[in-house]
Amino acid sequence: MSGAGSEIEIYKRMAARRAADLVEDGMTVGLGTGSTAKYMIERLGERVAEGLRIEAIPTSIDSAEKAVKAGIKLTDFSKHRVLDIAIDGADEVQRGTLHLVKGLGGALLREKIVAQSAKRFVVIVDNRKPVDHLGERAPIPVEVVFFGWECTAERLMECGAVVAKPRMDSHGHHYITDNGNLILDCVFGLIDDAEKLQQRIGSIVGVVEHGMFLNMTNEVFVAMDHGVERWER
Ligand code: ABF
Repeated sequence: MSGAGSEIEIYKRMAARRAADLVEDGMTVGLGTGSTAKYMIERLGERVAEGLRIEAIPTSIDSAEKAVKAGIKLTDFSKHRVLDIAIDGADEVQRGTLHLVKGLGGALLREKIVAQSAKRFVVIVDNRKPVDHLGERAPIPVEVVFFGWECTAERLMECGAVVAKPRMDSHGHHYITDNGNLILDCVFGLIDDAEKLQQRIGSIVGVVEHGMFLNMTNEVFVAMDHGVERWER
């Protein structure tokens, strides 16, 4: 099976709808990005049509467009410094710590700002995403400024990356984020000490942000064949 009816799509939708149902009347909500988050936006749209009143800050232009289509009222950080809840997907969730890798969708910077501003950060994934070590199934995306990216890539290799290559779009051009930056997809292998690695990456001039989300997640909804599991930190 493929497309919207495939098993994975069903799982994504199950996790997304469980999380969307946490949203209460009057809340300000951070809207994640990606193919799982789209089901959460869809569910919130249904609830808004039934009378739920919320305001939302999207993490990407794509999610903003989906939210507007779904009838969700958008707001921004000039009006709200703190969000009641943010709901987003992830590329990896580490069992136990609930540390994440995010950013394969390219929106990691806005996603991290939104997650950091939320009282409750909820992650929605299907059963392919849990890992024992960060770096197990996905590269670590690192958003960098264009100027001198080649030097920034070398600094990332000095931090242990065996690959630090710019993401390309489908036309063979550099992929450009919503913030006008590049993404270097970095392969570090299995990451033993994510805290230390984040400190090293964060100290490189030219790095805007990286896709490791450490100690940020409050809960995760993981959809599996026997239903949706809720993991809490
Ligand atoms: C966003 O979308 C990203 O941080 C992550 O890269 C991606 C997960 O996407 P999907 O739900 O499509 O697998 O949440």
